[in-house]
Amino acid sequence: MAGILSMILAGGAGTRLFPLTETRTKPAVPFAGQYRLIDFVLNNFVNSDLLKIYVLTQFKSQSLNIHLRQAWHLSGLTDQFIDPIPAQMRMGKRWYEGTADAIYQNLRLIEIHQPELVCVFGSDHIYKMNVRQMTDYHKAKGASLTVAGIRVPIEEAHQFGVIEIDEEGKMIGFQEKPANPKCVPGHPDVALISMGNYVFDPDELYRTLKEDAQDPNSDHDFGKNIIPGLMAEGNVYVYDFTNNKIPGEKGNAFYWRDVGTIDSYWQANMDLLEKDSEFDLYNAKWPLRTYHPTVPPAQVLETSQGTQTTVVNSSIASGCLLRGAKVEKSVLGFNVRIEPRSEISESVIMGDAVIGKGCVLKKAILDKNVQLAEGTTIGVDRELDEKRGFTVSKSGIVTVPKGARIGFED
Ligand code: ADQ
Ligand code: ADP
Repeated sequence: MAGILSMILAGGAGTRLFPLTETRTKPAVPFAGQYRLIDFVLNNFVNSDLLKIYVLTQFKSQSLNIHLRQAWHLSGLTDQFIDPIPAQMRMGKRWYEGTADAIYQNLRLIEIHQPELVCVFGSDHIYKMNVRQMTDYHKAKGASLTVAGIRVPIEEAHQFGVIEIDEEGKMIGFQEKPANPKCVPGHPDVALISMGNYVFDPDELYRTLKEDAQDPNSDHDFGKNIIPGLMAEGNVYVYDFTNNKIPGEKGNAFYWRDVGTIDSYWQANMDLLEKDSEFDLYNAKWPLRTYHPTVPPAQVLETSQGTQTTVVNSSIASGCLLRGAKVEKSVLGFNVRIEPRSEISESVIMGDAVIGKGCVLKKAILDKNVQLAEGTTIGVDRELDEKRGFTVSKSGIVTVPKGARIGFED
């Protein structure tokens, strides 16, 4: 038995995050100015000293692959790796049909390693988790499968797998995305849900995936098929995420966000700008690695006429150049240039953008490489934004797609 093998599911199409997922898979979506969504789960494994990691990719994986190579390439030691595994149709001429099928089609990788345990984790969430505490819990329970669980407001629970447990933490009920989620007994406002992170006994994983592959009625999905099936056999446990401890973390370390929609993506970016943000980017004992391009430091300058730049409650990545602009509660990624008299508020600008003079942005998300001509407004007139083909979310967040050039004559 050779240690713990980790399989990261990184093939999600992320349709609800459109247009941010128009050109890239969801785990590659840039976040908080300098990260991509996949960085958070990978940091969890690396900071837990678990370094045998396969990243299973499928849809639109090119920018994810580049990011994995630039930020996460391990070399030298053959027993430590972070390797992207493209869908290879090893079991016939078909892509992965669901998350369980993604692992099924790669069972050979598990056979080769003969691991003591297999972790199967999603890659779309913002959180910190010491994964070893979950694997220790799994071993102590002697479980076939352990699912990480967290309590969320009952009105959000319908988007997740909803769990019931007994007093020992054994799973006694599971419904994938139910219309009427069950609450935690005695707490009508909250439900216990699956975080989409699993620790498996390898023999059980092998057996259950082989059985599932033979079932013509299965969706080959962990949430819909594998978890309910294994639960019925009586040895599935739930790891309470609120027991997880992160070294050096002050305050609440249980921040966990699914950034599945434009609204939740925008909100999670804004959360980081709060004075006492629940998600701490500054804990040196839990470094958050990512790729950093070769760009100069950010500069905040006054114009030649002496107009000052003001930046309040915002985060500014390297390579940004601000002259005589006003930036409030916003996230600026690498290489954003903002010209005089522009006003940016509650917005996320992913990077490589040029914002001309006198532009106004409110509650906007600009994907990479956007150029705005002088005087462009976004997030001010909903009808205009929709007419220009931008996506406007339920709560009014306007998303401008990658590479858009707005307001130029040509
Ligand atoms: P969903 O949110 O529906 O539910 P799903 O779309 O199955 O999650 O994606 C899970 C992970 O697998 C993501 O990281 C995604 O990128 C990846 N993925 C999706 N399709 C893939 C494919 N074909 N190949 C490789 N990777 C793929 C799940 C669970 C719920 C749980 C939520 C928590 O089913 O029970 O509550 O996650 O967010
Ligand atoms: P991101 O916006 O995610 O940072 P990049 O601009 O870094 O993405 O692009 C990543 C890579 O993906 C580039 O090499 C680009 O050429 C490639 N790419 C983008 N769209 C496609 C496509 N439709 N087919 C193949 N490669 C693509």
